[in-house]
Amino acid sequence: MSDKKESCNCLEFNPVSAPDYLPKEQLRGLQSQRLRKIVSLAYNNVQLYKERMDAIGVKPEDIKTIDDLRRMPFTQKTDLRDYYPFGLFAVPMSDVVRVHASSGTTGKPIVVSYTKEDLNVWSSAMMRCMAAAGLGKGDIVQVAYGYGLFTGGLGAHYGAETLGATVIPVSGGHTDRQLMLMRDFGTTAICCTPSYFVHMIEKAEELGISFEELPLRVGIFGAEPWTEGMRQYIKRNAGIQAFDIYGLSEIVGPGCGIECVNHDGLHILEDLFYVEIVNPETGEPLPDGEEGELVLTTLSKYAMPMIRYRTHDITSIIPEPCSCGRTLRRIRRIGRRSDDMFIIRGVNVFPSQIETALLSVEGTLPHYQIVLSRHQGLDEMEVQVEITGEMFADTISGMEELRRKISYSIERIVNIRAKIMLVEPNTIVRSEGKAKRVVDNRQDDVK
Ligand code: DLL
Repeated sequence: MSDKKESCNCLEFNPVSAPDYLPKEQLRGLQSQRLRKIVSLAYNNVQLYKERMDAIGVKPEDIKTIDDLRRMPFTQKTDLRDYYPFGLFAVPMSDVVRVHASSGTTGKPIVVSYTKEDLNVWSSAMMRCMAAAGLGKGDIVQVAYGYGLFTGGLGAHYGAETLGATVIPVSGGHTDRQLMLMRDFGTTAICCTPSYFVHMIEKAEELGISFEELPLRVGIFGAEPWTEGMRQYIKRNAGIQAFDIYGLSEIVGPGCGIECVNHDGLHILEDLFYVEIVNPETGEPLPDGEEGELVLTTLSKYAMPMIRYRTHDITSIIPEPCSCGRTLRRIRRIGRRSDDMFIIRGVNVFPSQIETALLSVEGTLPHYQIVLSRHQGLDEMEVQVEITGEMFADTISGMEELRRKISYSIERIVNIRAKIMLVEPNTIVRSEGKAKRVVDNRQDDVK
C-alpha cells in the first residue's frame, strides 16, 4: 500500500516543540534547577524520600546539579504499593486535581496524582510528542486508548487538544464504530495500542473499508512492546506512518518520549524526565550505548514526584545526535521489560523475540500467543500463530513447510525449539488495549 507520508504536515521546528531544541548547556541548567526543587519538595513532604535520604546521609542541599542525581536512592513499583493509596503525594489532597491508577497483575492498583500544573505539563509533553509525529492544528485525532484510570486516553486527549487538533474521544473497543467514525469524520491520526490497530486493519478488511481511501496518515502507538516487523506490517496494510510513543503511569502516563520522523529511537523529553540507564542487577549507571534498565526522574511533577524510578524497561541511550536537530537524547525502542522475561529450559526468552521471529516469515499475521506448560517436569513452549487465509487453505505440505520455517526462525533467535500451532485468522483473542502475549500454565503441571 502506498505511503501517505508525502501529505504529512511535519512541523520539524515550530514554537510548540522549541524545548526539544535547547542547547545542551541550557538543558543541563534547567534540569539541575528543576531537580533541586523536586528533591527538596520530596524530602520535605514525602516520608519515603526523607527516610531513604536520611539513611544514606544525603540532604536536599547536597543535590546541586543533575550529576548529583546518582547520589539519590532509587524508587520502585513496590514503593507505590507499600504507600497505597496516597502515601507518596507531596502536596495536600486539596491541590490534587486528578488521580490515575494502573492495575497490577495482582492485588491493589498503583495510584498516581497530578496538580493542575502537572496536568498542564503533561498536556504540553503530549503536545510536543504529537508535533514530533507531524501533527498540528487541522489534524483530526481519534483517541482509541482507553479513557478512565488508564492514562492513555486522557493523556492523548489533552495533548491533542492543546496542540489545537480536533479530538474524537472514542476510547477503546467497538471496532466497527471506530472504523465508521474514522471514515465519516476524516480521521488523520489514530492513538491506540499497536496490537489494537492491527485488529482494526483486519476488521476494516472484513467491512470492505480500504485504508487507501481514508485520510488516516499517522498512528501514535504505544503502551506495549512492538517490533519493527509490526511497523512494516502496519505500513504495508494501512499505508500510515507509525510512531512509537512511550510512557508509564508512575512517571506521567504517555508522553515521556516519542520517535521523530526518522523512526530511529525515541526522543525523551529530557527537560521534564531525566533519563538514566543502570545495570538491572547492581543498579550501577551505565554509559550511553549500553543496554540496561531505564530509570526515570520527573523534573516537573509536583503532586507525586518520582526520583530515580526503576521502570524495569530495558533499553539503551543512542549516543549519536539525531539528524532531526532535536537535542533530546534518544532511547532504543523498548522491546522488553526485565520482568516479562520467561525462562524456558534454562534459556531466557522475551515475547518480542518471538514476535520478531514470527514476522520475518511470510504468511504469518501479527496475532500470536505463547503458551508455556510443564509436562513431567519439562518446560514446553507452544507458539500459536495466525496465518493468512491463503496459507491456511494451502496443502498440508505447504502448511508443514510454513511450520518448519517458523520453528527454524524461532530457534535461530532464542535457541529453543517451540511447538508451533498454526491457526486460522481470527482465532487468537483480540485485545482493545495491551495484548496478552504469554499464558504461563506451568504451575498447572500435575505432580
Ligand atoms: O502504558 C502509558 C502509555 C499509554 C504509554 C499510551 C504509551 C501510550 P502503564 O499502563 O503504566 O502506562 O504501563 C507502562 O507499558 O513501563 C512499558 O513496560 C510499557 N510501555 C509503554 N509504552 C511502551 C512502548 C502506559 N512504546 C508500561 N514500547 C511501561 C514498549 C511500552 N513498552
